[in-house]
Amino acid sequence: MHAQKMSFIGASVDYNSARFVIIGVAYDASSSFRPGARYAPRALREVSENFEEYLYEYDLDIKDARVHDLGTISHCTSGEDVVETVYTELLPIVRDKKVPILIGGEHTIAIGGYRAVRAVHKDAIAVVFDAHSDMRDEYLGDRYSHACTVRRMMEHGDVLCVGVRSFFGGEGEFEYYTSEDVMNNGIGAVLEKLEDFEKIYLSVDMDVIDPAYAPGVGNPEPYGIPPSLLREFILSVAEKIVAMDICEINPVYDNGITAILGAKIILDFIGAKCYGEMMRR
Ligand SMILES: [Mn+2]
Repeated sequence: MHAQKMSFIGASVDYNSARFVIIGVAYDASSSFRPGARYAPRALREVSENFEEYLYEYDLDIKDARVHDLGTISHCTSGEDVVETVYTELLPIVRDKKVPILIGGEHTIAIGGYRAVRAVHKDAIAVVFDAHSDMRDEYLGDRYSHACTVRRMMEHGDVLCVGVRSFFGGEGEFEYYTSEDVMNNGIGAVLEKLEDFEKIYLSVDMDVIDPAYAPGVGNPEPYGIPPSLLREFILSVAEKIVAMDICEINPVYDNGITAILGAKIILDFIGAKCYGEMMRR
């Protein structure tokens, strides 16, 4: 784990006092089209300074949310390595009942994230927002390629995909809503599916969002969902989310707005989770 000069906005407490723990994972070795996601942890921290510390929607100063920035994992050289490393780093955090927020890096890291959550919460479901089905069993000889993310996650528990619009095999083998489904009908059906689950691992592959809003991704896919749909989902289930990741933002192809949106999604999650808990007190 590297110490980094810049922390995510408002990340001002030490690990022991933290409720949320931010971890960068600078890994993009399996990138199939255009690498660069390794720069995202740094980019999101930088642009997070763009925002006010006071989140008016949640009447929350981010400094009061008890966020710790643990730094960035940057030494992993293979998919298997990064999955194992993320799992090992996250397990004690989840056991300590803190909420890890991973900044990828490639989507591969979600496998380790969900595995750590399932080790503690046996009934947690993974909700994966992604344009791609990620259902390959292997890609270019690698079972831990980002093109295999969902298939590997399914080996650890239930997975529900949202916003899919690019398939390679496995259509009958996993549960999903296409981007058209949720754009035409809203996210009500997705929320209904999740009613029986108390705990959610949220994985956001940024390419689920339409490239018009999020051009800086490794594998852009047109006709995606607007950010407001993802935000609505996060606000609806934030209390159930025990860990999340945001992946595949690629600063090399970004004009800045993708990283800004990524940082904002993290702030929305923290805000919505704190707000929900405050309302119940
Ligand atoms: Mn994808």
